[in-house]
Amino acid sequence: MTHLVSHSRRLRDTPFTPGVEASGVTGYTVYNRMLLPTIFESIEADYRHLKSHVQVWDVSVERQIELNGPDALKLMQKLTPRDLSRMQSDQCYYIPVVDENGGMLNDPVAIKHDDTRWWISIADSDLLLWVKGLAVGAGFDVRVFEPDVSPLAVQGPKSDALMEKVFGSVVHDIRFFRQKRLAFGNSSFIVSRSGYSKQGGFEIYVEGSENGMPLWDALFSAGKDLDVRPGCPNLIERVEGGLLSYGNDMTRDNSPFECGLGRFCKPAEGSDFIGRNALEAEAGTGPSRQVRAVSIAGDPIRPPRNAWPLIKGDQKVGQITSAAWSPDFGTNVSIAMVDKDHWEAGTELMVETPEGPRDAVVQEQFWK
Ligand code: THG
Repeated sequence: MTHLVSHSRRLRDTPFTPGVEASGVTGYTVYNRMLLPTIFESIEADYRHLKSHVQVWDVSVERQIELNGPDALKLMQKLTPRDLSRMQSDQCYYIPVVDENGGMLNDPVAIKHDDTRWWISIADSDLLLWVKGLAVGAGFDVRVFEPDVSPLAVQGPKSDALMEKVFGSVVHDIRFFRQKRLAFGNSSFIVSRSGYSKQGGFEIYVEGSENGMPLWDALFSAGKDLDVRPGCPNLIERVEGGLLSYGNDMTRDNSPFECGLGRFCKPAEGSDFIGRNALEAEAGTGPSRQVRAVSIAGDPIRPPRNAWPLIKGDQKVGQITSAAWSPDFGTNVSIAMVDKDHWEAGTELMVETPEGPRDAVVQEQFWK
């Protein structure tokens, strides 16, 4: 089923929308009240190209929250269980953000400029309101706002080759989840080695909307011989790789342990981050359910619009939250939340899809 999206000021364009539309986007979703492309040629054709070449993605929807002021670090460390005390100013950290019950509010990437200035690159929830509320409520000396910054991702095996042509060979020196500020024309942007795929690549944090299209055009003219194409986070590739999608694979109803993010929940001694008591209680017992890779038998399935129940006998033991047919692995791949008694690799389950029941098997790990 396809629908028209009605455009208005409330559904925000991005600095790259002119480029995206001129190059033939065919599907959009809405994320942080902004347009996020989902399909160019087809999800399968986009997938094949992403895994072979290089793509430029308009991921402006990864909005930034800037924390700026003397109490910025104190506020950051209130927001997340992850210990930020050893984070260097050229690092990016994937951080769970939880509420007072330990429920996931967002799973952003944090970018540290220095102790007094941070960006939080958010997934799809109104985290700005939570951060502003905390800052005001605690009386912290910090400004919290959304700056005019729009990430553009370069993803795929030829990402280094394309980025070198635009930013120079210095791009090869950027390590995974590190960043450098690199010149472009009369501006300079933070460039990190990161992105929402497992194919390798970079994210360019474009400051100033007016700089968006010049950078877009520079990447496409430099990348002609690399077969560069516009792309977007790809459903098949991200499920194969086990990249979680906030709102799909986790909500406020899930703890970071359930999401497999326990490795980011080792707080510094004495840290009083929000949700500490709830997470400490759960750390003792361990989660009662957790994210798993699950294969689904049979013909290519239509990706879920709602969670699909996972059944053992006559009991619901979990749910499938994202799924797609994988051409490379010749099976339907999925991300699921599975109860502890049934999460062991090899466990055979049944999934209730809208088109009938299918056999499903819990996997040892994601496909990558
Ligand atoms: N990049 C930036 N901002 C983002 C995303 C991004 N904001 C929204 C969304 N994506 C946030 N969610 C994620 C999920 C996974 C990762 C990053 C952001 C990710 N995970 C790696 C992995 O799982 O292999 C590495 C995590 C680690 O070990 O540190 O990259 O993509 N700017």
